[in-house]
Amino acid sequence: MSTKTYKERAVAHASPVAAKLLTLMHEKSTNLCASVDVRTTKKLLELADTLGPHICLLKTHVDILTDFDMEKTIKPLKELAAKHKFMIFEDRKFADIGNTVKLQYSSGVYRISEWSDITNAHGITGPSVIAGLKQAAETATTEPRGLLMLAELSSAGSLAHGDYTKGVVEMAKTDKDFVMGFIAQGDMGGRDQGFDWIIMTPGVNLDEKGDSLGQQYRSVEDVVAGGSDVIIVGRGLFSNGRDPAVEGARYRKACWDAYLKRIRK
Ligand code: 5BU
Repeated sequence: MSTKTYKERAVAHASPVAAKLLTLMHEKSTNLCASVDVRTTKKLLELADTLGPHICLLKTHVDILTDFDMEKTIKPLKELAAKHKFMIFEDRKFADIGNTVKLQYSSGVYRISEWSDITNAHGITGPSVIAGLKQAAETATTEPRGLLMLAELSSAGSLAHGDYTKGVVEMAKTDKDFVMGFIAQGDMGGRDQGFDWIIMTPGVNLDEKGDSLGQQYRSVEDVVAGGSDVIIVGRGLFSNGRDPAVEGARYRKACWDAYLKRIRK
């Protein structure tokens, strides 16, 4: 795993989105990503405003929203991102042939490539998924876009391990500019070959061990010590009556302290 600071890594990074995110993380002193899986635009924007000061990244699943609208959802969300200085990650998990993901990323109701700094994809269909998404990103916008490959998952019984994970890592090597890293539970190596991938890790909760549908939680300390650079927390921040302002500050501190401990080693 990397023991360099986010600032040091930002300067040398091959991916413009990774460099931007690492700089933001350093300047804002946060490596926390809030995952806001809520049903309404109102709730999404409320949480984005409350959690905004504590996070480097806001992760969405816009297909959960019952009232998605480019003007009423995305425009104010982008304004909040500018106000609080966080980036946006639509957790779309693309998994189809290149031509189809190109259309899914740029078209339909959500037009993800127009507004989301980062998205992600499964490697199951092969490297054309990367090429397809990249083409869509290049035609949709002049702003940089980043892709995370799904190398490992947090859910019980996931098939993404061993040779599958190794195959996804090989695939990521095909595009240094667009593929910025992985969704994974730990370090994916690559530094000896000049890849400084950003590892983002979901399945983190300070109070619970899992949910009733296969989610498995680990602690902040554990995932950061294992190589996670950006820690993704959802329900731990706002569900079951939790106060997002309190939990945002609490998780932010836990994540940043764990990072400081790692870079001191
Ligand atoms: P939670 O409320 O902290 O359990 O939410 C976790 C989020 O991360 C949720 O949006 C999932 O879709 C997402 N996730 C995950 O939990 N585990 C994985 O391996 C991947 C994504 Br990939």
